[in-house]
Amino acid sequence: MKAILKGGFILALLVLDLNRSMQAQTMDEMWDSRSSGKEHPNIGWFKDAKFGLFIHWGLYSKLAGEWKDKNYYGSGEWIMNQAKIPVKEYREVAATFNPVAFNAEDWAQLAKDAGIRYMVVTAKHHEGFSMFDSKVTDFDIVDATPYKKDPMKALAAASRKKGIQFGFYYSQFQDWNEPNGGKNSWDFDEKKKNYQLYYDQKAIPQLKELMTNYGPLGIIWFDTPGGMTRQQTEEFVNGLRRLQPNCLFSSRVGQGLGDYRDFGDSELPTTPIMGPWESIYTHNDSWGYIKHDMNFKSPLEIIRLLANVASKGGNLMLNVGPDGNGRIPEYSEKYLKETGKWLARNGESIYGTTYGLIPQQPWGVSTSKPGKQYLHVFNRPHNGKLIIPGFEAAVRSAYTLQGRKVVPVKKKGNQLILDLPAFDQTAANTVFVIEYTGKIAPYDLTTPVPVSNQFAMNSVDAVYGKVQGSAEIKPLTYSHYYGDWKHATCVTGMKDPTDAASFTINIQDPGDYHIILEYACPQESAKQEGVLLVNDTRFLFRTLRSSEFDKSAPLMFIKHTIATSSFAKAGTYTLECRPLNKGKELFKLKTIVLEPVNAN
Ligand code: JFZ
Repeated sequence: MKAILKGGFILALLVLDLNRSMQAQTMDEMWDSRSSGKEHPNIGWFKDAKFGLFIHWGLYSKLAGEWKDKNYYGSGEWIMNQAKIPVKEYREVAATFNPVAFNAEDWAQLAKDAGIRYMVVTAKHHEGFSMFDSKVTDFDIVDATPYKKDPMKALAAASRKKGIQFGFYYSQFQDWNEPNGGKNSWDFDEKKKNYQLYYDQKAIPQLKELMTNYGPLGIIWFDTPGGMTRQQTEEFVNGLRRLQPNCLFSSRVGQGLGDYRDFGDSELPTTPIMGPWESIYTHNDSWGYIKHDMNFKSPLEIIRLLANVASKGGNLMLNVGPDGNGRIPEYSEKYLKETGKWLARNGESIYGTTYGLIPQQPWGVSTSKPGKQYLHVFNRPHNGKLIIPGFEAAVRSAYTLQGRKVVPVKKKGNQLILDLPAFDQTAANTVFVIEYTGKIAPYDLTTPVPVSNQFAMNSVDAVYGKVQGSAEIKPLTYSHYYGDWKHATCVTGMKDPTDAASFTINIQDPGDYHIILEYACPQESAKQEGVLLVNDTRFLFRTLRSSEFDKSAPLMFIKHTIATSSFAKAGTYTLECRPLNKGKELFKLKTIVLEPVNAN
């Protein structure tokens, strides 16, 4: 269990380190033992669900990333803020918002076909517009638009009818249309704001409407908290709980409260995380619809992402951004359906599972049920021999998930070797099952990382490093456009020959390998010398410039092939990386890649 705790610890650090301009207050960091100690009595469905659909839909969907002939990139639901649109002009957008193509049955059916188990839709985002019938304001879809209907009523009913848990996203602090709401500084003076008044007059009454008029909710997905103390947040939460004790609250309610933990946008932990949690990703680059955002994740990417999140014990909530007419983008529809086809055949290895007990391998990841490990094979070993290191438990059987065909298994030392049948190597994820008795040693970051010539490449990621001196393993957050956060964990702070990072690897196939360092390196760090030690063999290299680290720009990693190294025997080796001389930070090291010279 120690390693699992360590994983959680690394993530706690990771979350603590996030410093993002878009949010009022990073609250995920405060989701702590105070709340994680006692589980919500209704958390069971959430833990088993694994796959959720997030929907960002509002007036920004109508603007579609365009304002006054200018195109905006990144998070489309932030267009009012990005373009600093005055409240008066923004309110006029509502008069043109008429999503006549919206069909609740179709959305719910798509979710069903995709294998989705819960849905969370934006009832009110930071823009302040209510997508539901609200008596608290006129700035809502029934009063302010030609549409005049409440789409949330229909969607709640349609989802529930299909057995999908239904929930609302509600921006409880940021409201750019209210003088006392959080974060509109272009129309209102932040110093004159009375947040409590905003909570009392809008947020709380609206949350009461949502929790009263739409049947039993699975989740209220709060976001970007602010303007309340711990005690005020407690009172806020307790007050709302009375309306629907069974409804879960996301950790972004703030102040360490909430029933499950949300990871920052598009943030995927590298090791198992205990307790209920969710990773959120959007299907393209934006949460809200942008008409020129066509960068959609393929079914293969979604299927692997889902397995990857599940292998660390979490849920994936994937976002789609319907347009101003109420249509879900064609590619979202198409790729979600493809994902659903995979889930229809392989759902047993995802739903109701928890994190896998086999650490990430070059072939893929694992998920667990009692007495079972599901092997999600993304990359087939060239010779079909799939190796599981450190498997001490007694194997009862091994078989293909589809068709339940027996797979021969051998034990070699503490390794398990499965003789995989031939299968379609372009498939996203082919699942095998191992049934066993006894215990599997818990996930351990110090387990040597397997390296073999059965795969085009083998990655040794920074998280597996042991650091010395002032070297640190640090999660870095950056973005490409705006609010489209990316995350990379790197070894940082290596400035001196005493600052080192070392990695243990397990060479499964002796032979020659190229050693590739993947790192980011700004101008000032370039042309410095470093050493990579493979046991006692020294390889020198000189750093190449890639890019600066700036949270609002891409962090560019270069793949620098520094050496060819022969590994004469199978077994454990140490890789150690350090600067040759004292100087600036050598680089931010993301991964050491070992590429077999003669792939089998
Ligand atoms: C928030 C919103 O601002 C954004 O528009 C979108 O709705 C997204 C799902 O959530 O953005 C955040 C909030 C919190 C973090 C990052 C982005 N965080 O804690 O890492």
